[in-house]
Amino acid sequence: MRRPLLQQPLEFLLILIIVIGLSPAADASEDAARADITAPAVCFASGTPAEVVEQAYERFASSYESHSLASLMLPNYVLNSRWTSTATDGGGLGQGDPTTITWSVVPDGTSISSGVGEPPAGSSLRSFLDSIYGDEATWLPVFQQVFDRWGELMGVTYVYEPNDDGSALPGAGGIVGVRGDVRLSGHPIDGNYGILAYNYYPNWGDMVIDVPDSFYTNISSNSLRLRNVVAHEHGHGLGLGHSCPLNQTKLMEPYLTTAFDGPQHDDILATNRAYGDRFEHDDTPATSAELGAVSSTTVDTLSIDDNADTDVFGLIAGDGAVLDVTVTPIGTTYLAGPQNGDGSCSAGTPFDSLRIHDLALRVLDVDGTTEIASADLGGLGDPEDLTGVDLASGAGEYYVEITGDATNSAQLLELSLSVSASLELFSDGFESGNLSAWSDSSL
Ligand SMILES: [Ca+2]
Ligand SMILES: [Ca+2]
Ligand SMILES: [Ca+2]
Ligand SMILES: [Ca+2]
Ligand SMILES: [Zn+2]
Repeated sequence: MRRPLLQQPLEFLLILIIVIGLSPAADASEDAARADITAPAVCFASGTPAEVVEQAYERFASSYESHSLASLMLPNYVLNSRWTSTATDGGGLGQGDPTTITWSVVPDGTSISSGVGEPPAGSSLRSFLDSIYGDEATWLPVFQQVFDRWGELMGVTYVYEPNDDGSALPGAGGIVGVRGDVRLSGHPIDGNYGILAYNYYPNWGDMVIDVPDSFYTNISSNSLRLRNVVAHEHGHGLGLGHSCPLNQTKLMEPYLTTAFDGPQHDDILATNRAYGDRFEHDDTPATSAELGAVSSTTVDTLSIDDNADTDVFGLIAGDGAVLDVTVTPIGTTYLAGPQNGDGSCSAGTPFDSLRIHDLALRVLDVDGTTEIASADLGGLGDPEDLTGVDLASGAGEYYVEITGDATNSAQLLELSLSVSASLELFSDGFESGNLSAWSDSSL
């Protein structure tokens, strides 16, 4: 059932230091693998005292023992626990596969079992949101914005499922026209602040918001509090665990912050690893991402997501066009580390997300196979560029191909290109360097 992602030492390192702590002994445990689904990740308001967090973790740990789970505190297999089956796509999904996820909001009264030790109680999310926003037409777009933003950053396409049959939560499973893959719900968890929400891992993905926590009544900055909670919780719903240290730079830190809006670099890198970039699968000219008749453009938030990914972009050029193109790895060195067993955050160690793949660049002719130009002089962390590439086959679709190296990890990158008319604009002889030709023509 689980993919053998951890066989590559670099992959292990990447998961270990980017996203979440791995329990060294846990990766062989089926019980621990099941923890992905049945043990939700819990998230706290900023400023929650450490002893409250520790008590909560102790409480969850005892409640999870009844499920024979190996560990609550280490939501392992961060990138293994991506969606393998959705209502729209069916099964067979794996690392780097683009995925369609539907989402719905459960009707009030939908049964929600105890996820983190709170009493089971029906959902009251809709009435709670109505009390803050007035009506569904006002609050639903807040959630839509969150999913739209995630969808801009990696290979998941989000579709709102207007139906939800109220099946007991969690884990009913998405069915098109019946209920979403990801179902949003809420009931009382621990009163104001402290725990804000919790979320189940794929393939469940369901969210339980603490209702009626007064944290959510502040809807300033376009409901940034609610949006960052939902974006963070759904990060778990995509398969991400918590990311440390606590320095308000990563959406998946265990404490909510409004220091930024939505997913940040580390979160984007992790989800590109899991779901590819938003143009997947664009591995061949036949399946290329179409840029159309561009003159100049930069396409950001791209990625090479493993050791086999190739990204191909098609561009339409006119007669006698010349292409300039640059691919630039995107990253930086930052502290990254696991969440500790008591819920506190580790200090982390430096991780360099700029130097993961040594990128290479090629331009292919209108036949999609003949190489016109290539660049691979730069090493790790370096851009590759080609200037003045003559698109000599005339008007048609040409292809820019980006590849990485044998590293089975994700590298974020961006592509810039411009297409201009050839310098050979005229045929009157004035462009010739031959003086006699010029002299002859002037006579
Ligand atoms: Ca709370
Ligand atoms: Ca890609
Ligand atoms: Ca690709
Ligand atoms: Ca290179
Ligand atoms: Zn969380």
